[in-house]
Amino acid sequence: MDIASLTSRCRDELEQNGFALVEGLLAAKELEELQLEANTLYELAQEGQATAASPAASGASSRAGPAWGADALASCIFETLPGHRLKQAPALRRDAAAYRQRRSAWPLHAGVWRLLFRSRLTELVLALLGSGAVLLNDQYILKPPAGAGGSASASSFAWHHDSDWCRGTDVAYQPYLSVWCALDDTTTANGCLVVRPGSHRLAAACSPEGQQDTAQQGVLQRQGWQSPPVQSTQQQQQQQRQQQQQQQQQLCCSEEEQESGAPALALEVPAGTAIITSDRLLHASGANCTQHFRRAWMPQFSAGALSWRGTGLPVSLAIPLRPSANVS
Ligand SMILES: O=C(O)CCC(=O)C(=O)O
Repeated sequence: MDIASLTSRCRDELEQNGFALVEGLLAAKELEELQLEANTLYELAQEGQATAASPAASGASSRAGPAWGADALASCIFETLPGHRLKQAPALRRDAAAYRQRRSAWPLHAGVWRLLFRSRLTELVLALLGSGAVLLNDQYILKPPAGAGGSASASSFAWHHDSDWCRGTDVAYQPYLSVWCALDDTTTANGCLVVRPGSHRLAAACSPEGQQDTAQQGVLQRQGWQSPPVQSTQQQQQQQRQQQQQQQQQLCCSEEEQESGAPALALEVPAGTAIITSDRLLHASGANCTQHFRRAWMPQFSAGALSWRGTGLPVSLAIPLRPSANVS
């Protein structure tokens, strides 16, 4: 299907349902490259966790902290440039050339940079969001096989809208899309994405009024995004435990059903499929109960930079998709 027809179909589905399904968006070579990158990040996180736990971990590199480690393994979220690394090199948040260099260097793959910025996916995102579109976040969601590290509850995601975190914060909101790509065939057994079609129409708009609640802060911290420091480690741990306890219950939460007025729909899709979701779509996913990995790649793109009003700093990334675009 040509880009114009694909865009038109996706736009209609996004408007109607809050998500659009694009089977075969990833070519076989792209899929393979993403799978390789995902596997490497997972292995590095395991090494990072082991190194951090070892008594000999006192050198300069360990002081800087491993790029991927226990946090990624516990949350299943593997940002390709983790938040703490972006804090050390803030230019990477906006500077397309610096970002390209870092995003193409080991253990990351130049081919995935091309997929983000010079591919059919890029064209589709630009057509959907406009020429000011930026890469907001680039991450994998890697659910290990049951019993092979991490708990079942940690690999499930409670019902949420992706932009819940920004409600009540002082962020200059822009609508954004998550392009969730299956790197393995997904089923309810391995924790596929579950959505409530149409729920995006009922989600409250993000506004700076009110307080950011603890669940929203949790999402921000899980994703390692730049946020004003608010909670102690103890509070974070307590909150994490509460969230884990709630996760299984929330997957069949009738309150959420009432909110959307639509039944939950499990999206079992083959590897290579993209599920493009509005930041306002209510979605969740169950635990991986199989003996195999369930891997997904999930870049997020916004119509313009999402920045903190006070400092003007991007919340995460703000890398223009159009090489010549100026991002304010
Ligand atoms: O990959 C998944 O299972 C869910 C990920 C998700 O919902 C998210 O990161 O917002």
